[in-house]
Amino acid sequence: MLRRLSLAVAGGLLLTSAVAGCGASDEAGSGGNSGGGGDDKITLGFSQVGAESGWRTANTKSVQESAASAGIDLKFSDAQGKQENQIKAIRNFITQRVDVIAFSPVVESGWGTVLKEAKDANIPVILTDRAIDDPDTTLYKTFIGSDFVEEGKKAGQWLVKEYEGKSDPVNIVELQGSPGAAPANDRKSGFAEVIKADPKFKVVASQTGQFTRTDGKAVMETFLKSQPDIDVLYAHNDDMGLGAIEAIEAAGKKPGTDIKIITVDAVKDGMTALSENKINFIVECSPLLGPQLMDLVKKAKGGETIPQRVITKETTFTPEQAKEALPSRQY
Ligand code: GYE
Repeated sequence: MLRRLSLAVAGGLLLTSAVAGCGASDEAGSGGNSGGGGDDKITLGFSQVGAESGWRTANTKSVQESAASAGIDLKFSDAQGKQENQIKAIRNFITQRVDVIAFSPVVESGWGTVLKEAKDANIPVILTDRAIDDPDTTLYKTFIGSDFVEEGKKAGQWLVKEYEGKSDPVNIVELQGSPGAAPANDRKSGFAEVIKADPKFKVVASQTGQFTRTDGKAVMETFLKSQPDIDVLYAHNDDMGLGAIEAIEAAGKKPGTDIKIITVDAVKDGMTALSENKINFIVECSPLLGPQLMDLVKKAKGGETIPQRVITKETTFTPEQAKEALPSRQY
């Protein structure tokens, strides 16, 4: 849906220095300096999805720390997983006349009206982490984040290789991310596209686990009851996979051996489980978007042309690679 070209940003850029301190965080509705205030500080209104996962917590920290070190006045608002809260926060940012609005959309659809309001108010909008499905790309300046379809494909490619030369059916259960979110839609479709090439792969159950450990565990419990023969679990993020591991162990099975597990994100807890062979493969999705985002905010405020799409560079991990990467892992 979104144009897919442009700049692949070197991983090194993601590692630019981050300064500790959290004075930059503020509530969307709490008034404060407007963008047109006396000083030259850029004001950024940022609406976050919530705090559903380890990825999200690391992303919030990255945004807050990078705003502080870039000297940007951050008005941070937590949508608690609800699109209506995000729409409210964006409207508040418009009323406050912030310089730039960035947000990580809870779901893909339903943004046309509020983004048109931002456009009419001449406030540039940056999509962070997640895409929207509106065909009008003039509603935002750029979209910075991962290619989730590609992530799903990488998960599928690992599986195809793992079962190469075998002909027995492979029964897969899938824990999807929150319904309607770009990473849930795209990780599902990318994976499906790759595995459909071989009919031995069968997704026997697929349900949302809301990107959380609690739901990942609960849904895996139901899968274990309803599916007598599960070979593989594909979870759209580490947290759901970690919850599922608890359910698998409680059912007397060995995660990573009796049931092979693939997840996405590569946060520390996921990488630890991978290094212990409880997970078999993780597709990385970097949450450290803060430094690049602040750079784009400054450019958007300065009226500079910026690429329509900035894709985060990322890799994949096997247990061996996880052991190597863990000591220097930032999140
Ligand atoms: O993978 C998941 C989180 O949008 C990429 O959201 C993000 C996803 C991430 O809750 O853990």
